[in-house]
Amino acid sequence: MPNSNGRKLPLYKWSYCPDTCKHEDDGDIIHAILTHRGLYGASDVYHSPSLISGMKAACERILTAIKNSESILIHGDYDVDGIVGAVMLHRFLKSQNADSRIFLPTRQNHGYGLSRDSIDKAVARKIPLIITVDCGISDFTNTGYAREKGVDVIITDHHQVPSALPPAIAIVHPQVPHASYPFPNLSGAGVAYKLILALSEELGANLDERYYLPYVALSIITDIMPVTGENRRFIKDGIKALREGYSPHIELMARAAGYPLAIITERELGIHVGSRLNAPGRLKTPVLSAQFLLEEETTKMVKIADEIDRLNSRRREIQEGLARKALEMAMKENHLPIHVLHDPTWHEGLIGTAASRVMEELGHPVILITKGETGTWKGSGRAPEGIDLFKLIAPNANLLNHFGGHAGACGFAIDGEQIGIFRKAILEQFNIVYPDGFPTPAIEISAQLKPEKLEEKFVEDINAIAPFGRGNPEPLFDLGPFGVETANFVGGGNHLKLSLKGKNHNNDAIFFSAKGIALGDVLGRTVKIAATPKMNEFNGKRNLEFQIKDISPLDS
Ligand SMILES: [Mn+2]
Repeated sequence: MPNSNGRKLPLYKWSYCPDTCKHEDDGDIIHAILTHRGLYGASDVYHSPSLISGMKAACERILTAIKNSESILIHGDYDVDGIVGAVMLHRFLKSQNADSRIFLPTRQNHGYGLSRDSIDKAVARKIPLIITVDCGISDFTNTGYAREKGVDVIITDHHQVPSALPPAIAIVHPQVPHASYPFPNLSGAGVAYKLILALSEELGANLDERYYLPYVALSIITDIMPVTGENRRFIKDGIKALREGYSPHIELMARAAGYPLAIITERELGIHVGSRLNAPGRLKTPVLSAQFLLEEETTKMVKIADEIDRLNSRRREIQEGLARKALEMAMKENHLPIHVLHDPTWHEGLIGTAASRVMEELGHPVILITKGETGTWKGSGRAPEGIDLFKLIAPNANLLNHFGGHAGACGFAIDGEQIGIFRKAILEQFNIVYPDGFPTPAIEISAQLKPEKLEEKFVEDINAIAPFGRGNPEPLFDLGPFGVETANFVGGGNHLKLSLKGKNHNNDAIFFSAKGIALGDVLGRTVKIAATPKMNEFNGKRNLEFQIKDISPLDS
């Protein structure tokens, strides 16, 4: 990609947390961070599935279906959460001799959620029961349509609950009003897993949870659900079960990505295993990923894994080309604070991830629009921390056909002739919402540390705060001053590798997603860094390294 020189250091406003920064002793700092984040003494317990409203009704209907040998159609989604959730439920129902089958929609032809098409197929195959996984809560009309056709629908979902609930036989959702479920942030697969637990109890099945937990962990990470409460427990137990060999499929994907189980963390699980399992669904259909996860014969499993690997390389290639083209277009209008770009040839499964790449490079929100396979124009947008994309688009939603999203990401469909009007409206809206231009996003600094005094024990103790993710980021420390001795881009130019010289020691450091930062802004300069210290083992030698979030030059 061309160098945009778009990002000036420091990238963030450093905000020092008063609760944790006042401590100087290492042990006190970790304790203060845990307390500050509400994690100290937090029990991270699993809650009873029966606390989710609709669970009882759902179990009763499914048990009847099993008893009467009725066919059951599991309707999942095209992303990792919807795929693994459907696969888990299918595996369990099969183990209980149910006549279960999976339907996974394609992004291109079916779109997200319960479609008329999938209901018609169920009717044609005389399937009397559909169970949704990771979708359905907003499919009011189509659930009604299924009902008219004599098909019962059980909805299991975790998406935002609309004011009018669909007319389903049962709704299994941790946030459905009047629910007494204590943890609202389950993933779609997490909800499906709760249904499995409830069914298993009813059936007196001999369930080994360890076969399911790695999938739930993966779904939480790839769906970017908050890593708090029950989700922390799921990730910890899921990774433990994975390491103990309970999930040969995820293990194979992780190894293919270069991450043997001994070193894999939630981060790599999300990035590498997640993007592989997502690749078939992005390019065409998610069915291949489901086939892979359901294959039990090792040679066939390896064969499908290779195919997924090829698709993932192809996905990456197309995505790179798309992102490069979009970046060129965006740079021609770099004076604008937000980029709304369109090209009918872009791949509709990849505009979201490409938008995210361009955003990372320029630091601006980016919306990419393409003409989909069915002739409809579709858009996908991404915004950096500190910019609320939802606030920019929502007032103009009347120009769109479907629109959904939140502060950081959105998706919609639009008529071709409206694109120009939409682009103009979004630029105007940006000036209304951000009259002073770009707000600088903030990061929280947990403490100022003297790098020469950092001990291995402290670095190991940081793990007490893990697993990390949304709602529980890795703690950042203000470290310095350092002289930057070397600086090189690695990983295809995405990451910056630095060697830092401190008072009487040297440390290596890695700055992930550092694209757009000019080498001249760091090389040879005196800086302080916002970073997390890590112990890195290489050739049997343990080294203290820094994972950098931001750099602040001190000598300017
Ligand atoms: Mn989901």
